[in-house]
Amino acid sequence: MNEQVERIREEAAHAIAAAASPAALEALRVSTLGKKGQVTELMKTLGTLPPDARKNAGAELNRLKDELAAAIEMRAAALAGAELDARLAAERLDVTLPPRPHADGRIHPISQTIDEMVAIFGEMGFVVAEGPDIEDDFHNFTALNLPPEHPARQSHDTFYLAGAEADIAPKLLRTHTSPVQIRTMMTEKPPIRIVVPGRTYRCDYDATHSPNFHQIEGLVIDRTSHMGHLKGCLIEFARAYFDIPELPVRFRPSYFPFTEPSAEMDIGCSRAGGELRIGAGGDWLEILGCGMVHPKVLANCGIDPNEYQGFAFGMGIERVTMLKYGIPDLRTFYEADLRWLRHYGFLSIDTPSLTGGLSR
Ligand code: 2NL
Repeated sequence: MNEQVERIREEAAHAIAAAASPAALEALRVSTLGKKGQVTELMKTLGTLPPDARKNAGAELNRLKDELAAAIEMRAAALAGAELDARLAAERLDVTLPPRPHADGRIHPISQTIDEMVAIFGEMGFVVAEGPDIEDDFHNFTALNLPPEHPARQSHDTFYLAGAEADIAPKLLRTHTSPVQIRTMMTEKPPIRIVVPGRTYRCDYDATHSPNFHQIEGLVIDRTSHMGHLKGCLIEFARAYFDIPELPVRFRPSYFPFTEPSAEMDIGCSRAGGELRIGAGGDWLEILGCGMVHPKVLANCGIDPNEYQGFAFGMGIERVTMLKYGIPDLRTFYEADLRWLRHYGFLSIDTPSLTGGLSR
């Protein structure tokens, strides 16, 4: 018995020291101390020994069991330590490295303004809708209740595509983003609550007009939407956009063929000393047009004006961007001058949201 114990002690000690993985170590534990392991099998033979020898051999076997268990535990700890060391070495981070150069691009002020407006209207429950820049007569004019002789249809105000004269459905560049609202009303069921930012085109070029420019329009259609909703929505918008909580506003009656009644919204400003300051003083500045959607426009889009009503608004993006960020010349928006963009552009981390950055 003693010989066998010594043999196991030597062989197992060797094997445990040489075990290269937790799995190999576990196999050793099973083959020595497990239910059918060498030590366990020897234990079972104790009963065949005379009482004296049994006592000694039993004590010796128990010592061997404890020794092997301790040796296995130590080896397991060593293997785990080695594995951690290897991982630490492989996943080493050099925290003294200088930061990588960050992207040097800028967000164009027009894009920034659109993002800000979408954040504000998004908070009120509007979703963004988009549509084609190349439109037809129906979606751009007819559905909007613009009569055939309306001056906006004239080719000196609207860009028609080549061959339009001969075409029964001439193609043109949209003069406002309203055709997207028309398309939405024709394909979707009320309630509708959309904002439509995008590029628009008119034959016009001077200090305050560019042949392509940007608009954002909004449309709300529901059973009981009324002028009070229009006013609340647009007042809230103007105060959030200009970041002035008490910004004075007023609505003046106006006329558009596609809304009835129609209004224009002004914000309070001061022109004292030739310098424009928004939110102060007794002067007014027009920022947008709006009104209740004309019943004929609803009917043109397959919406029953006896069941539904709603409001719409439209705003030029360039002008309110110039006002908010102090950009003096409209034409510089489209010159692609990198020095201008570095000065007036925005870093991508300035992404507008109502909870971080922008007011309220
Ligand atoms: C302005 C005025 C406005 C709308 C746009 C609209 C669209 C549909 C139906 C009814 Cl589909 N209205 N849009 C309404 C009122 C004013 O724009 O001065 N824009 C720069």
